[in-house]
Amino acid sequence: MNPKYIRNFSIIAHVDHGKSTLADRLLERTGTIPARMMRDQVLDRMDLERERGITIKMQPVRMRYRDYILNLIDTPGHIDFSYEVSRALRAVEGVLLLVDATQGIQAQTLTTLASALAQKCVIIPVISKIDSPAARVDEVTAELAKLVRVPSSEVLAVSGKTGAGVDELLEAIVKRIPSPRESVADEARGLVFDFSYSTHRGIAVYLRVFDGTFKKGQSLAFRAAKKEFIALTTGVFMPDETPVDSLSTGEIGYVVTGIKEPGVVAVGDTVGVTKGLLPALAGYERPRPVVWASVYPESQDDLPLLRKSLERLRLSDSSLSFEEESSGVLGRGFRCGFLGLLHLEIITERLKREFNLALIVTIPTISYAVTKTSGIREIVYTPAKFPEHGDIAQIEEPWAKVVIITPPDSVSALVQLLYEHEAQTLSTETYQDGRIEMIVEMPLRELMRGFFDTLKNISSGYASLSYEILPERPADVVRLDVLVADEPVPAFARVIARRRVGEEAEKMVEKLHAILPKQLFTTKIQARAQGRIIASRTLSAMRKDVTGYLYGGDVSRKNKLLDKQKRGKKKLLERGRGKVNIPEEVFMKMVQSSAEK
Ligand SMILES: Nc1nc2c(ncn2[C@@H]2O[C@H](COP(=O)(O)OP(=O)(O)OP(=O)(O)O)[C@@H](O)[C@H]2O)c(=O)[nH]1
Ligand SMILES: [Mg+2]
Repeated sequence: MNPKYIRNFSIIAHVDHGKSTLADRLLERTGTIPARMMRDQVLDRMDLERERGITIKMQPVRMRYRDYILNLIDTPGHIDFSYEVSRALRAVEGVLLLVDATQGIQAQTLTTLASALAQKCVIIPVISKIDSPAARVDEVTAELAKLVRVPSSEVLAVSGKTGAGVDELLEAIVKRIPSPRESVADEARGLVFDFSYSTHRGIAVYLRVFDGTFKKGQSLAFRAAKKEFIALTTGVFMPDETPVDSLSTGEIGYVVTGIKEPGVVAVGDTVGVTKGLLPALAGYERPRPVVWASVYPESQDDLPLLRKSLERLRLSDSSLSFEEESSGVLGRGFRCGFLGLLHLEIITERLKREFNLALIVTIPTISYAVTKTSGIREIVYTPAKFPEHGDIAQIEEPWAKVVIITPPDSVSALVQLLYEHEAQTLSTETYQDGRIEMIVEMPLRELMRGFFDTLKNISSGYASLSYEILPERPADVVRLDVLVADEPVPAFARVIARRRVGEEAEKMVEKLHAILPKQLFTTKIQARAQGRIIASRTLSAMRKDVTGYLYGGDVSRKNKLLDKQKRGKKKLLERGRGKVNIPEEVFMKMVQSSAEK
């Protein structure tokens, strides 16, 4: 295929602005998917995507239009999946930047546009949902034209619902998006932007071919992983994986590698012929996890299955990171890094559903860079491993640059909210429709402390937010320990802003007091920070006579109960949890993320 007849593009936009629905119309108009197979957001292929009505994974698909091959990559809009967008952008020459005509420019419009420009993609500005009675076509067209610095006449208008404007859009794709560059040498070379896995044939790498031709039977190698393999199949996305004889320069497709072991292949690697002479293509930066949480199997028997499942998930989600850890009470599990709270939720949900695992997921936390008095600097992402305050010379924490767009009537509440979350305003701009765009910086810790939920509340759902992570800055945080009968419980440790430590200490002590069963003796529940007890409650002792509530003289029942009590005490000692029995449910309620809500 001559690259002149190929167009590679991606659809990018704020969440819900109609990317996948527009893709439906493109697939329909080009006859890629037969009418009987068509359904809404057909490229959202995962059950979770369909249930939630959001795209989670990018999805490539190949279409034929006139004499052209159009390779489209649909991308997710939610900020937690922006790594998918950035990878897709490296495989294409242009993007459709979609803005919902009923919503106008939103925070993710700005950040996705910035990434597309950074990749030197050609931008086609498109306003969507023009069929909606709430569409403000002229106003939003002007807004978008100003944003991408083109005359309003270059902004296209479409409806993914009625198909209006889709023919003009197809023409614009062919005209405005450049064809892929020609091959620099007759040697197959491509960039791995994603992969899929199946048990019988192993890993299939999703490739953007930059040079030469890939064919079945070829001897290939991953440059960075230094792993060789034979191409078992080459194919394209229709959107199902469909074999083709070869993949030539400029095309997007897949190569089945037969490699089954996880952890060998990474996105961003270059695939080429063995002993190729061309240098490796520029890869991807590994995304840094934003939040961390521990995932434990409810039954320790499931530990190997959990490990295997995480490895398997990483094959379809290269942003997931994890390492094994053990916690005295919860046993062995994994400390996992996620790109945000929705990412965490999606991964744990997939573990439960796709692998049938019963899991305990701890409260998400962020990481801190701690320089000890000994001069050693380490990244701490488990509160219980946060050094003692006497050993700390400096603590730093990641910050975030946040873009917020909000209607004018919520501005005063927003200013208050920004203050409460330690935000510093960098710039404020007023849009033509009166909405305010604010760019602020705040500690990631504060952004993760329910900032977005509150923002949604104060703006009746109209505000939007996007962020990028900034390097660490000095932090004023302390480790908060919870002690039961004078013993700190590592699983309950948290790292908290110093100014909020009193409030949080009270909350945790109060909560544990409410859910911890009474013990055989009076039990102190305390919170400690920097060597000082800052909150305390006392749990009164359980009634000695556990049989007291039994009526009558049923001796056998009475003995049974007393026996049970004896056994209970013995068990406590055996478990080595000191004197206090903290039942599993209490642990779960204290550390589990859902218990926070
Ligand atoms: N009226 C109208 N509604 C639309 C149109 N396109 C999409 N929608 C609706 O908008 C919602 C979001 O559509 P999607 O296509 O899933 O949006 P998306 O941009 O792919 O969303 P994410 O992938 O999650 O970012 C759905 O409820 C669609 O039915 C349109 O042209 N007109
Ligand atoms: Mg979508």
